[in-house]
This record gives sequence, structure tokens and C-alpha cells, in this order.
Amino acid sequence: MDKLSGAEVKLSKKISCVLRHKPESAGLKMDKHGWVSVSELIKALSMDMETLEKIVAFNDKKRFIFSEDKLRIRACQGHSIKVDVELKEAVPPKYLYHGTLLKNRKSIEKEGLRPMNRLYVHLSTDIDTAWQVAKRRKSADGYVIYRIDTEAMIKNGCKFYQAENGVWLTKIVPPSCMEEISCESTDMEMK
Ligand code: HQG
Repeated sequence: MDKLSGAEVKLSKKISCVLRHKPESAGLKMDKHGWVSVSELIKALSMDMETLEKIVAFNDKKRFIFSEDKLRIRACQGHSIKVDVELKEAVPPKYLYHGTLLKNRKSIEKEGLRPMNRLYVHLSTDIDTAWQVAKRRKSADGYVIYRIDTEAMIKNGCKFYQAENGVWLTKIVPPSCMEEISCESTDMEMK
């Protein structure tokens, strides 16, 4: 039973929302490191510990982590609220990737990748994952994939962090350190 049911996936999305963006929507208090009480979360979302343990273990991206004593839980990354999840600085592979909507291209070419509503820019280790990230949003005009030169960024003094679930994060990607490598457009003239 290592696969989440539809209802568990739905619950997992709710937990993401609470632990990354809106703890107050479930009446929960979050500490400065992003932790909330497991017993309070279970009560607030009307689930049992067994279900929460299953969601933490088999959630496709390992988005959540328990404290060692299992009394607290937090999201590994993706926050919009200003918490310090004690990210570790690390050296990424030479290239990382970012997939997005074609409509963002102009602005990204001008100002680079910015965290927007989150605390960090999220980057993928391979092109397939970047496509999946881009395509989780529906776009009428298309998608674009960027390759990020992490070595150039590090030379420029930028830092990279790897979340506890392995996701690569950085504060900003300057336009000079990224290159468009693929574009899927519904407008033939833009290809
Ligand atoms: C775009 C999901 C205009 C950026 C995914 C993205 C990921 C700009 C959007 C994780 C821009 C922000 C994060 C600029 C960035 N001008 N648009 N200068 N800079 N953008 O959701 O990377 O399932 O905050 O390209 O799989 O899409 O939730 O970031 O399209 O790993 O765990 O602004 O969320 O993971 O959107 O997704 P997001 P993202 P989970």
C-alpha cells in the first residue's frame, strides 16, 4: 500500500497549502522554522496519524518532513510565508532547468527568474521534470524551458540550496546565466 489514494492526494494538497502558505486557514501556529504541531494538524484536517504518516512517506515529491520526535511537521520547500527552514547551501550540477509558460518569456528575459510569491526560485535537475513543472499549468500559447548555468551563477556570487527533499533553490537567476533551450508554442511564428 505505497500509493496514495485520490482522497489522500487531495489531503496532501491541503497539507501543502497549510504548511507552505496558510497555517492560519486551519487555525494552526507555525514557528519561525516552519514547524507546526502534528497533533494539531491531524485534528484541524480531521485525519488520523496513520494517514498523515502514509502521506509523508509516499507523497510523490516527499514534500513534508517530521521532526525526529514526530511531534512536529513542516514542508521542505515551496513556502510563500517567511520562514527559515534551515536550508543547506550546496553545489548543484553544472546545469539546472526551469520550465514555465511562454507568456512569462518577455519578463523573464528582461529580469531573470524571480521567486514571485515564493521565497525561492525552484529549479529541476532534468529537462523532463522542467516540462512537467511547466505543464502543470494550462497555457493557450505554449511553454518554454530554460537551462541555468549554475557555475556562472556561483562565479557571480549566487548561492544554491538543496531542500530536504532534494529540490534545488536559489534566490534569483540573472538573465546572463540562463538560456532558452526549448519552446513549445501554438503560434508558429514564435518558434
Ligand atoms: C514565473 C511545484 C514572469 C515562473 C512545481 C513560474 C515546482 C516569472 C511562476 C514548484 C518570472 C511562479 C515551483 C519573471 C519567474 N517574470 N514570470 N521575472 N520569474 N516567473 O509556482 O517554478 O507540486 O511559484 O517561471 O513542481 O512554477 O507544489 O514556481 O512559472 O517544483 O511541490 O513565475 O511548485 O511543486 O510560479 O513551481 P511558482 P514554479 P509542488
